[in-house]
Amino acid sequence: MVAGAAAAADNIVLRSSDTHPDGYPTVEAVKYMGELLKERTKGHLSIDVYHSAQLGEEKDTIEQTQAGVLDLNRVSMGPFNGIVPETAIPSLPYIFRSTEHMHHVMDGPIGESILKAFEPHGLVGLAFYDSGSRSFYNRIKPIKSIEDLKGMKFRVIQSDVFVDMVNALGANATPMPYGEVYSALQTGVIDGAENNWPSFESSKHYEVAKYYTLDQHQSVPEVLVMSKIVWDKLSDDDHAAIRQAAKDSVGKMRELWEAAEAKSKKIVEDAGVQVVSDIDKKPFIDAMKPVYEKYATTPALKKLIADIQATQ
Ligand code: GTR
Repeated sequence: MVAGAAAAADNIVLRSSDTHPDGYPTVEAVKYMGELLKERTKGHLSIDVYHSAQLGEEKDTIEQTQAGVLDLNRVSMGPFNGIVPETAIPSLPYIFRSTEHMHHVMDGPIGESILKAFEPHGLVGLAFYDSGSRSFYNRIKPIKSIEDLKGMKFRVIQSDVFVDMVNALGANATPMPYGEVYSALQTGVIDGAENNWPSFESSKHYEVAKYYTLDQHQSVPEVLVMSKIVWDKLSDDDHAAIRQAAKDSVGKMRELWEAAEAKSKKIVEDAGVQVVSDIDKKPFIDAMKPVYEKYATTPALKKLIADIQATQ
């Protein structure tokens, strides 16, 4: 921590939060970034990753990061949707045509502009990580078409984009912190949730939700942010080292991600989860028109959608 007593010492250990367990690609990527930093700054800067939501759920840790209590935070872009309007756009369903398309957008000037958009909100955007694509899973039945979703109750990330997406599909959205989903599934408070393979597996939700449908409605990038209050206490050299190490951790994360997706898919399939993979996505895509309209609130955000769609 930079705050308090540690600020006086020359060696600074940055505290970073992650909701995922140890070994998850995002956790490992930030650890790797910490190793690079430590080596390159000769021990002056390093990172301690607090995994498994030890420091709290994402919404709370975002507030702690803005307040300078937490130094670094790896979070989905979803919980930022109501704070940084630009993050709502890459969170829109079916905005990315493929992983390659998402990489081209987030690695280029558009991604750079979204990272900058965090600053007025007390955060410094450092890097985006992969998160595959999110799909619905539930404990009731195999979902084979959009009609099957009608009236079902799904947990979503605490973001209006997610709520509107689920409601536009004819289902009912229940926003709640990630850590509460397992018991909500178990007790029947919700019928299902939605996530990528590694989260579905590592959260153990597959133990209580045996149906997974590959509708792949969103590819919401993960983001690594730093507290602006903490950032402003560091030198230009520190800033450069942090930015570079964050960038250099992206490739490592992508390697880990690919392996994690395959491994998690196998674990849940071996556990008897029924996967529906041949689903017609067109009705899902068509149902998203009002959601796009709702979030294209300014000419700049409209342009952001168009620029993403025009990126090859
Ligand atoms: C995961 C993401 C987490 C968290 C989680 C959720 O895909 O990596 O940061 O946002 O989804 O659904 O809450």
